[in-house]
Amino acid sequence: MGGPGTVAAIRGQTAVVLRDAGFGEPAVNNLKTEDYPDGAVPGDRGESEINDGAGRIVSIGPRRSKLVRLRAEHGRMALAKEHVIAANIDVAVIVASTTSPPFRPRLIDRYLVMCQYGGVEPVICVNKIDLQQPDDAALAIYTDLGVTWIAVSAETGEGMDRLQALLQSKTAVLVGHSGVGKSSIINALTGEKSLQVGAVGTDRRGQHTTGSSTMVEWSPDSS
Ligand SMILES: Nc1nc2c(ncn2[C@@H]2O[C@H](COP(=O)(O)OP(=O)(O)OP(=O)(O)O)[C@@H](O)[C@H]2O)c(=O)[nH]1
Ligand SMILES: [Mg+2]
Repeated sequence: MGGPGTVAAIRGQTAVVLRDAGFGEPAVNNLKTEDYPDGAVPGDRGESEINDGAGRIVSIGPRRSKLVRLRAEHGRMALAKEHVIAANIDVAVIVASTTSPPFRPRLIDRYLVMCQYGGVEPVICVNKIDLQQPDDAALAIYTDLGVTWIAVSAETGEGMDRLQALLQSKTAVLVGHSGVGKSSIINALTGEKSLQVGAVGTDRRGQHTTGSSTMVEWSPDSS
């Protein structure tokens, strides 16, 4: 057995692959290759096979885009190594919140650089507008840069139709500080409560509720 598929999640040394053929193969060994020394990441296209009950990824296809964090080596950014978070993405939804946690443009700017570097289209999504309106003056610079930004509330659903339209038929990844509402937005989009949502503490920091990335397939018709 074997065949092409898309890597949906990585758990330690194991990859969860969504096979194109649509039948089960929940977890296979991740592969480290010369081209991809850190192995497959969510969004990678690859071939996997099962022999004697043990599954493994046997090849990883070329990446048409990637979201990359640069990790300093020996404390030096000049020697930084690429750490790929996700591959073959069309859109990165950079999620921020108007409040709780407070709006922090610095991380947005870092993600914009990552998008430019990896060939991913950025969309800024300012969440929690039911609690506080977005700071239009602070966001005007992104309009000037030609970056789309939208304001939403995962809680009330306001603005979510606009986000849904932007993501139609796209492979997207949601990034942003802990507690801004990434899991809540995915649950609101898919109409499911599949991802755990964590309260923001009294210090208004998130709790890093979601520990790893998972690809979720959804169609607006099913929500
Ligand atoms: N009022 C309000 N609260 C929201 C909204 N979206 C999310 N929250 C709340 O914010 C808290 C954090 O939401 P999560 O969806 O867990 O945030 P996350 O970005 O996935 O956080 P991590 O997984 O830790 O990175 C939860 O208490 C949510 O109920 C919103 O639009 N309005
Ligand atoms: Mg989460």
